[in-house]
Amino acid sequence: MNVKKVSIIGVPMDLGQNRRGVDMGPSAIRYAGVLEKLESIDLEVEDMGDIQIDMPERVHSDPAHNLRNLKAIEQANTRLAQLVDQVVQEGHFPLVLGGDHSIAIGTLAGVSRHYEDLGVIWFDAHGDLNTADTSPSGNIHGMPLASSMGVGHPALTGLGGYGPKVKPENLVIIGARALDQGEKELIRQKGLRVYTMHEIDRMGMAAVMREAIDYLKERTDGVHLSLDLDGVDPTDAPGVGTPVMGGISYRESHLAMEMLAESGIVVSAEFVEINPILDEKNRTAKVAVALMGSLLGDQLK
Ligand code: 6HN
Ligand code: MN
Ligand code: MN
Ligand code: MN
Repeated sequence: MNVKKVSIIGVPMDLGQNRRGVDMGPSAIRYAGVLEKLESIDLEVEDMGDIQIDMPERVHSDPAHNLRNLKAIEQANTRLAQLVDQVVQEGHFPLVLGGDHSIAIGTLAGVSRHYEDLGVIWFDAHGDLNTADTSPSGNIHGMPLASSMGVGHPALTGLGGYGPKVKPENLVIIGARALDQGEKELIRQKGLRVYTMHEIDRMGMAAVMREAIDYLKERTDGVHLSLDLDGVDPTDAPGVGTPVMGGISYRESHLAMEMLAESGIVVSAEFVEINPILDEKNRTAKVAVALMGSLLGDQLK
């Protein structure tokens, strides 16, 4: 991977779901040693600190139907998009630390304007393909992928002043095992490429990643990795708000990151949904840091 310099952006966002604590994710990841890890593999790193998020206590209830905290999420993501845009423009690699997964809307808004055909790898137990009409929860962290594809509320699909950010055919979902009915319908309707746990079990992670990388390499000019720690099995990553049994193992996750590092296709990344309050001795943040290391070339040095 030809990463010159990594710019870390923390996003202490917890408004996209209803469990407190995920806003402490960026601190937990820093405490788990992200700077030291990346510097140990000879990367130049700059920590840009955290972006400002309104406190849930200050957020007024939104009139929008089934979209909890829409206004505050829109504002924070707009700030995030500007910062990410600036980082990419400088030629640095944006590494965004969540926060809940609603922040992918801002990250993608910042990255995608720099690419004709951005690819996305969505590593997650969930599809995050809901809209206000299909969401069982009203939580926006279950909607960022639909929004980025141009499906959903205009405040989210048009964030950053343009959209869609990613074409359905440039998208690969890995690790899915908890899809809602409306998400399954959208997958079918758009013909999305989804490697559920079933495919990972059958084919093995190496074959899944080989196929996904070959596919994206051919049709995209850069790939964003959006990694939700709940994609990893809860025995290895217990500190997440919406754990789902039967997930990707620690070793399989590393293999996936190592193969991405080798491929050289990844241009930006975010690691989300780490909730230190639900964690055991910061294990999930440590897993995240180890995976970031592998993604950025730890095993290649
Ligand atoms: N995440 N599909 C469920 C919902 O409420 O829409 C869960 C979403 C989880 C989202 O983990 O990023
Ligand atoms: Mn610079
Ligand atoms: Mn997610
Ligand atoms: Mn998830």
